[in-house]
Amino acid sequence: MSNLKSLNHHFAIPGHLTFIEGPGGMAVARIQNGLASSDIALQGAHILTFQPKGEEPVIWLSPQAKFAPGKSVRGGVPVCWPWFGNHATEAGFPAHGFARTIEWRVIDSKALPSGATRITFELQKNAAARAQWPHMCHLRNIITVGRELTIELVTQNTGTSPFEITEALHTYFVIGDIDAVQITGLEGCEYLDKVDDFKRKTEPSAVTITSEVDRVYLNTTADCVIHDQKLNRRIRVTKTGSHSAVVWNPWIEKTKQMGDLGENGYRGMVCVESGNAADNVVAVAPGETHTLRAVYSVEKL
Ligand code: TA6
Repeated sequence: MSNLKSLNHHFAIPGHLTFIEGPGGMAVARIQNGLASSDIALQGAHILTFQPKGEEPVIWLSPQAKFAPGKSVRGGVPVCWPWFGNHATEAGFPAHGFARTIEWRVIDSKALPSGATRITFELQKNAAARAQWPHMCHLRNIITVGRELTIELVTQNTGTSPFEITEALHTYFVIGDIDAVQITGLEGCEYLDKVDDFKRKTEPSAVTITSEVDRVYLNTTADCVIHDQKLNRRIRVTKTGSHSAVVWNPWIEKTKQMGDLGENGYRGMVCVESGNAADNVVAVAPGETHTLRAVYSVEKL
């Protein structure tokens, strides 16, 4: 039985969830319920789109995104795990870890009484992943699509020795225009400024973006709110199990260099990422489970 046929046989839910062949031939879980719609690629358990009914899209996907096995998709919600950023010691290991570029499998799907749809993915470590990170663990991504989008990245240590991770939900959000946006919730936070040699600085006020911004905020658990004057809305990022936040916009030069953000792509997106990075390493003891959870909701201005 083909993968799609098998997936639909075991996990499809009429009025909620089907599995389709997506861009680049990727298997995609297509959720369309009474509250919202969302496409999720099985590669990386990568949320590609999310749009509540009656709203503009919330999650941004590059018009120039490349869809190929083993290559991270530009946009959506890449899962950065079991490390965030470059590997601490191995230059040859993939940036942001391997979870976002390898196949996950679906292990559960459910139509919830609220009308939302929940789907659970589990990482299948391949040989390269095992070689890069030889710890015994289960990693699940539990995604609930309703008026809000809820993502729970669940790391379970199934071995006999402790391990440490850094991680992030590297979420690209749709904005009306970069000049008409500010991000609140990080005032007073210490951050590492990646565009200034990782210098430690303190955020004095709401974040506005007028050049390349790449900041890892530390020891913060507060909601981040994207205030979008052009789309007349706020996007609220509420999290638990997260002590770091990252704000990234590539601006003009980096957009040109990266080549897969589309013409002026930087104007229509901003990354506000929830996770545990840099100083905020997470230690998971044998038998323990750590959950990084983020909820994205839309509010009218
Ligand atoms: O989270 C921001 C960041 O670490 C930036 O430094 C930039 O590299 C971005 O992630 C995108 O990384 P990627 O590996 O997806 O191209």
